[in-house]
Amino acid sequence: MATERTLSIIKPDAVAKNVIGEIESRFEKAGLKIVAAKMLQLSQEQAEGFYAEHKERPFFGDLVGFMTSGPVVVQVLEGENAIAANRDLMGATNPKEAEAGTIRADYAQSIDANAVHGSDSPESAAREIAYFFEESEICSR
Ligand code: RTP
Ligand code: MG
Repeated sequence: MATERTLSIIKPDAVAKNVIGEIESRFEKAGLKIVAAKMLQLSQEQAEGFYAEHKERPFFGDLVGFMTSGPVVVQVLEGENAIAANRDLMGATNPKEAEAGTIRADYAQSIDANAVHGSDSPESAAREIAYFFEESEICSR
């Protein structure tokens, strides 16, 4: 297994619930390191560009509306198999289908307000990390 980086977002619902620390703690306990992080309010353009792969999907408008509804934490997680490890910690997209003990099972309300984002492949991770961070802003350790 190789050391990987993945892009994680703590979405507006989880920030509003004040569970940033609890979510970060799960990443750290699983051995993932937070090597870059910032809080920001996404603009419409930023959210549309980030989720461009879903542009034609019927839920795109709701997704962009939700992602711009409040501040988010965008971050880079680094560790062994980080992309899949993060997706395992997150659980299924729909919290009703998420396995017990996953972040979405514990903190998400609905398929829209589902607490976290995580890159789904090495290609997405590279694009998504570069979307928010300069290489010089990432502190591997
Ligand atoms: P994310 O990209 O946010 O990490 O979520 P994901 O990979 O688990 O799911 P994805 O298929 O990439 O969808 C992105 C976000 O769009 C919303 N969605 N709604 N109503 C629907 O059928 C539907 N499908 C997806 C979700 O909020 C999902 O996180
Ligand atoms: Mg996705």
